[in-house]
Amino acid sequence: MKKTILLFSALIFSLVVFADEAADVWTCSSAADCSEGMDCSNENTCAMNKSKFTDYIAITLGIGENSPNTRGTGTAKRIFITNPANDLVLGQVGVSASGGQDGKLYIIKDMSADMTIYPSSKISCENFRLIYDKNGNGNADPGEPTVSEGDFGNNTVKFQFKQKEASYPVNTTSNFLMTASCSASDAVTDENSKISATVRSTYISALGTSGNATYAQIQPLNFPTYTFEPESGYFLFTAGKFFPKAPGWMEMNKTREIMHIRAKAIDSANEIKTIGVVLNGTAVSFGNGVESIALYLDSNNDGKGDKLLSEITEFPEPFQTANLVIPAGSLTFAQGEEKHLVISATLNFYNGQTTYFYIGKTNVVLTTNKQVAGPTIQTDSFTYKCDETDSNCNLKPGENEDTESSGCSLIFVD
Ligand SMILES: [Ca+2]
Ligand SMILES: [Ca+2]
Repeated sequence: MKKTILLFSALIFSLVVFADEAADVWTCSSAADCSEGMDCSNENTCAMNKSKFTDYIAITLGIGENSPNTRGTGTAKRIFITNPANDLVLGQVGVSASGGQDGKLYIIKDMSADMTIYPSSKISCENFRLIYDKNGNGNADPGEPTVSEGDFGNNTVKFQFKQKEASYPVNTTSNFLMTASCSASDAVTDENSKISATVRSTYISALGTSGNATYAQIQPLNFPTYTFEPESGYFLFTAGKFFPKAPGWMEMNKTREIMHIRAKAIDSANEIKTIGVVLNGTAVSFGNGVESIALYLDSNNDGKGDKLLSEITEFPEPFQTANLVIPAGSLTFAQGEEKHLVISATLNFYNGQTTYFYIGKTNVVLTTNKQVAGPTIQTDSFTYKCDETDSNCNLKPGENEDTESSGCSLIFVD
């Protein structure tokens, strides 16, 4: 009997959201004015129905799996855009919520992000929106709602969720896209502008029926930096959309793409003559760990090479730089033309070898001299580090053999 009463009371009582924060009360005339699972109470406020909402909730924020590719490390970690850039996806935030039974809901009240906009005297962003990326693919698709129009001030954008778009399922990750339209007031003449968003662990406010969520401590989520393309005086040579991540050691030793590049002749026709790829690592060189390197044209911009332009398959001695020489006439650009390139390498690392690959400004040689915007383009570290007892672990040559030679000593004979 007692159980029945408890169950009954749970069904008829629901919790008014923000009851003690008058300004935030969500008013309604029927449940249709409220978010999924909420009732419209006698006081005409939206209230969580206890049978549909979790009581407690724990939130962990992360960079969404389909957030814009950060494109390597260091200064490579930026994405060039043209002015103006409308509906720019600043980042995909993954909100992982755990608590309660599967199928229950929780409420997100708001989320915020810090914005870096440099130089703020010339660049402005507006029309901030937060879009529920229901299928998590990183794009705003038809039917995916704008859950908030952001309120921007003091380098912070605050997204207050609409009262009809505040309910989300527990025990899963819900993804949200932060978007904005950004523009530069004057012609862009350098490659130094920056637009980026950062989200921290406390930058979300969510709740279940027993009150506020708990929030896991996380490192700040740094979303990609966007930079406006210079409008003249430059040749653009930058990381492309499909810039690869470094593989784990099990996937390392094969022929694989190591860079995806977007190149563009901005204000005059041009041609690339040579691209130098440089290594910076431990015990790795071209000829030792990196067995060959090749440059391809990626005609359809899908991250996969289509036409071989240049390759080096033999290194008579170990090199740190491989200069890929491109036959005259095979990588030409009309004014304003854009092409995509793929650099692939055959890797054969042993335990302990690690390197990253980069292309600096001086490693791109053009027929018509221009400043090169974009470099340094730099990969993640390709690190081959395995458990030596694992039979798949490629050991340093000599280390997997009997040490029969170690007993030898040099004897000098007069
Ligand atoms: Ca989507
Ligand atoms: Ca392709």
